[in-house]
Formats: sequence, C-alpha cells, structure tokens
Amino acid sequence: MTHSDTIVAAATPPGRGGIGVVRISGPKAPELAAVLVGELPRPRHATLARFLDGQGEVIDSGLALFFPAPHSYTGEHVLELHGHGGPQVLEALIARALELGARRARPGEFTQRAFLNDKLDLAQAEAVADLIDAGSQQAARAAMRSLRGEFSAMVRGLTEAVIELRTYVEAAIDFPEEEIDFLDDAALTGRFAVLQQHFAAVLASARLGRLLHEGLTVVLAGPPNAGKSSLLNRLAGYDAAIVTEIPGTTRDVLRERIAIDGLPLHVLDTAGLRAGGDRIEAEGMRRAAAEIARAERVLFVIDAAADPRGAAFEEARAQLPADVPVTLVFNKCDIGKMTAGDFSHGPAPPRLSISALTGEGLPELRAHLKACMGYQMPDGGAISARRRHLEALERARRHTHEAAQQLLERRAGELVAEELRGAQQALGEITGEFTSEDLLGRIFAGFCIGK
Ligand SMILES: Nc1nc2c(ncn2[C@@H]2O[C@H](COP(=O)(O)OP(=O)(O)OP(=O)(O)O)[C@@H](O)[C@H]2O)c(=O)[nH]1
Ligand SMILES: [Mg+2]
Repeated sequence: MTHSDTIVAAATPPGRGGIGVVRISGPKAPELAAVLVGELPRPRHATLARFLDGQGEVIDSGLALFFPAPHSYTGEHVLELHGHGGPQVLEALIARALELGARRARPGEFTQRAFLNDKLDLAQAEAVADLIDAGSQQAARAAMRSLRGEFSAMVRGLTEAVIELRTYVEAAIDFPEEEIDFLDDAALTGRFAVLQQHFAAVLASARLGRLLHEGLTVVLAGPPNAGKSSLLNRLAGYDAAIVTEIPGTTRDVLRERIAIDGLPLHVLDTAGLRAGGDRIEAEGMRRAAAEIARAERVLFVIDAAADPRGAAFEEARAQLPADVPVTLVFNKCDIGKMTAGDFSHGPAPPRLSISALTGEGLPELRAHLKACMGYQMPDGGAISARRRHLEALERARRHTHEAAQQLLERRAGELVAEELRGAQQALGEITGEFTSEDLLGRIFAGFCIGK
C-alpha cells in the first residue's frame, strides 16, 4: 500500500522548546529535501543544514534526517527537519513544504501509514497513542510492551491455536469418507480445554493493561452515617464531600479520580442505603444502585461502633448484584471494633478495619485496592490494552466456548467450524490483519490434498 500524497506536520508539541521537529512523509520527500535543504541528505545520517524558503532566505538551521523507504517509521520516504522549537519557525517550515506540494497530515496519519505499510499492526499502532498518553510509569511500561508487539504476539498465539483447530475440523467435514471420526477424538476436546486456558491468561494480562490505562471503578456504598463520604475525603486528600452527623447527608453521586502509586482509580461516593427517606434521598439511592451495578469493586462501609458484626451487609446483600466483588470496610475503628459476624447468606467477603477520622488502616486499604487491580509486582506483566481489545477477546473466547459445546453436545462439525471462524475474526480485529486468503493458504499448506 503506497500513498501518492506527501504529508507534513510538526512532530513536537506546540509551544516553545529547545528543538522542534517537522516531519514529512511520502513520495515527494526526497524532492522536498533537495529544495528545502539544498541537497538530499545522506540516508539515516544527521546532516547540519540550512532550511530555505522560496526566496532562498534561511528560515532556520538545524539537522536534516532522511530515511528512504521502506526503512522509516511510516514505511515511506521520510524527511525530518530538527530546527529551533518556536511556533513561527516550525510554521514557516511547514508552509514551505506545503508550497512544494505536501499537504498537512491528519491526526495519527503517520502511524496510520505505518499500519497500512505493515510497519505496525493495529494493536501496536494503538499502543503508540497509549504510550504518549500514559498517566503513570506503569502504564507507560505496559504501552511499551504492546508497542514492541508483546500483546500482538499473544493474540497471534491464540489465533494460531484457533486456526489449527479449525483446519482440523474443516478437514473432517471435507473428507467424510475417512474411516476415522475426526470429531470423536478425545484429543480434540483436550485441545479446546487448553485453548480456553490460553484465553484466560491473555485476558488477565489485557484486563490489567486496561486498568492501568483507564482505571478501576470503586463505589463506596453502605448504610447512612457509616462514613462513606469521610472515606472519600481521606482517599482524595481534601474535603470533596460534605460530611455531617445527620444520616442521609449525601444524595448525589460524587466522583473523584485518585491515584495509588500511579494506578488510576475512580472513587464514587453514594447516598446511604436505607428504607424510607424523602424523594430526594430515594432518587439518591436509585443512583447509588445504578453505580453499584456498574462498579468493578464495592467498598461496603459499615459503622463498626454501631454495627460490629456487619449486620447491615447481611441485610443489603440480596440487593447487591452477585457479580460485583465486595470488600467490607469497618469504619470508626477509633471508637468501635469489628467482630466475627455470621455470614449466613454466603461466604464472607474480604474485610478491613479503618478509621476515616484518624487514617488508621488506610495504608492497608490502599494496598488492598492495588491488589484488587491484580497489581502485585512492580512490573506487573501488563500489556496496554483497550476496551475494544477486551471486547474482541471476550467475543473470541465465547465463540471457542460455543465451538466446544457444539462439538460435545452435537458433534456438528459445520457449527464448530463456524464458531471457530467467528473466534478468528474477532482476534483478527485486534491486530487488524484478518484476511480469508490467509486462512485458505493455511488449510492447503497444512493438509495433503492428494491423500
Ligand atoms: N469517630 C469516628 N467518626 C467518624 C469516622 N468516619 C466518619 N465519622 C463521622 O460519622 C458521621 C457520618 O460521616 P459521613 O462521612 O457523612 O457518613 P456517610 O456514610 O457519608 O453518610 P451519608 O452521606 O448520610 O450516607 C460524621 O459525623 C463523621 O464525622 C471515623 O472513622 N471515626
Ligand atoms: Mg455521605
């Protein structure tokens, strides 16, 4: 894939800086270099040069770098002009490039060209943006791993496994006269099980990566006056929410974005859950319930002085969504103490004792939240991933699960193959490299048709 037009843009951010870089990519780059710099710089060597305008006046002087195709970031001819980092200088260089036949690049267009020229796959191209946008060292490291292709390699590994199974199943369909029943093969079921484990491992890495990028959503819930708003203020480090001794103080949902060792967290304070209350409070509770349903973790705050056994949680449990993980936070440990509690309606969730007033137990709570993010080691092993990737991975996993079911329950080869095709398609969406010719090639290469 080659583009006929040549694009130009400043590669450094707007504003003043020591150095400013203008990047030009496309077939006209050598021609532009010859005019702008006076000669075509030696490939991949920093050449000290003067950058000239239409009248031969010097706009700036600096370093010119020429990367001939295909050995460049975009895979096209690329010229970089490293001049002084002032907006007027850079704009004058861009204006000259436009006069000479280039056009302004759209956002992300250099990376888009790199993708179209197979320099990067789609997941890597997205990692470029994630690296630039990274809000913490951990997120930056995860993005770098994805950019180097670790995530793509994981997805490719999954794709290979899916293709292998599909090849096998399709051969079984295409050669029904074979005496052996391909689909009645215990080894095939075993391979499906291995594939499911493989999916689980990649999903775990990708989930962690998405958390590093987008953050974990934690909802503070529980009875009125338990100290939810006080805890929000503690975590945020300032008085974000109104705190009073009157039950039913909080009505609206309050959101704070905080970071624990660089890991982003969205903490939501909600109205206390109780029967009765006025219309405003009832609406507050309705909103609280909606946020609880969307939460990635609920911190159920209990007043340890008034309710040391956590009876409030036992009462509320039936109303809480079953798939949202809960941690019991016994607050006010400065005046009360949590006791064992009898969780007759199910297993006891993890529990912590804190005081939002004195700050006691807060380091343990922060460590717990970090552990909830699946973040134990400083390096984490995360790769940067986005919601789109997770959705595609989940979809692919569902398809393989369905395929395994079709195999077990009905031995319906066509349906198994169809589900596997869906899985492959979903995985291909992540890296953007799915083509059906690929698959056909694999089937013919892997099997001897002459048999
Ligand atoms: N002793 C003590 N008092 C606390 C602690 N945390 C909160 N309180 C007090 O408990 C009362 C209620 O605190 P809030 O933070 O408003 O409680 P809430 O859960 O947000 O209450 P609602 O918004 O009404 O649902 C206030 O008087 C706080 O000062 C604590 O750790 N120790
Ligand atoms: Mg409150």
